[in-house]
Amino acid sequence: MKHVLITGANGEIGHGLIQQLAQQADVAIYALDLHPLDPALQQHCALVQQGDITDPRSLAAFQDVSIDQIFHLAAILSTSAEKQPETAHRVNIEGMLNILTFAQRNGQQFNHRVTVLFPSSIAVYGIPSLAQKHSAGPVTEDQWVTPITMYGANKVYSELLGRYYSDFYRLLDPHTTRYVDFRSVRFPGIISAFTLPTGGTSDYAPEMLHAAAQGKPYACFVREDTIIPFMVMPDAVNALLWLAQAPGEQLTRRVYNVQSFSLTAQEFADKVRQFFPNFQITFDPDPQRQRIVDSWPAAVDDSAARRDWNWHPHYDVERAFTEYLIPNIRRRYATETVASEQ
Ligand code: AKB
Repeated sequence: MKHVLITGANGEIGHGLIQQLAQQADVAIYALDLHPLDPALQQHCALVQQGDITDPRSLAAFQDVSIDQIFHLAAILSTSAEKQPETAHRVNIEGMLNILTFAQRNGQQFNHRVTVLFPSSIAVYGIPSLAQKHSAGPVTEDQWVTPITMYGANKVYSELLGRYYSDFYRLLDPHTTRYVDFRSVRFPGIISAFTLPTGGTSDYAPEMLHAAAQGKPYACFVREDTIIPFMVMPDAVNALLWLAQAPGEQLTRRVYNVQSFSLTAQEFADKVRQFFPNFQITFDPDPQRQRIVDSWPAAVDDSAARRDWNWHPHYDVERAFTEYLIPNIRRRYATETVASEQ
């Protein structure tokens, strides 16, 4: 039996990950979230704890379980983090430290390595100007790591903390055993057919699609020509699971870029209108949120992930819309309409 702890379990990735892990018979899921866990997910969990990741006592409920893998998903996203930077720092950094400390202790207690999976983000990048963004080409993991947001800075430092616990923890003590095996993917904007993100800056794409599916107009908070990379939720979940399972000796880095497709906001809107022809969209850019997405790359180079652990998205832009987003989102809102009419 594999024992898997998920923090931020009630969030967007948590939903996708739990549904996917629940299909594996040999996995016991332990969930932590600040909010009550969605009842649809509870049935898949061996133990659910409601608690704050900034409080180490929230993890006490799991201390007697020999945890094999941790998916540390609890975080405050980029737009919310700019509104409350100190709170974001507390959640994103102290939460990370609590998880790494827990993993090291748990590994020591049960004498095995604990794999810690961390969703980093394209927000770690900070390209200084639009001209440089457009001439940069797909950005590698080591270029432009100069974020302009609290969230981006939190992600970079979390990556470094993970690397420290895995490779250098208590460097002065030659007898220290390091029990953390930290692995991270830098995600692009993620789009789910089932949930909506809260407080991110790539949210305009999922918001557009979910508005269209409900027959609502949408005022987009970035310019038409805004371009960043995206992927759909099943690919994001696969990326985490594949990296978790990859043999350690194949990995040449602890942090990997991944992406599926890049689209401008206008191209995304056109794609949405192909399936919802009455969709009404206006572009009403918010200068501050625009500045954030303009500092993120138009595309990332994910060749290291492809080479080391065979990363490949199932869904290119066509398949993402026709096979995943549109059928599921139509079903989702059709069901909601029927439910609200009853
Ligand atoms: C956000 O917009 O904050 C996130 C991200 C790109 O990490 N979706």
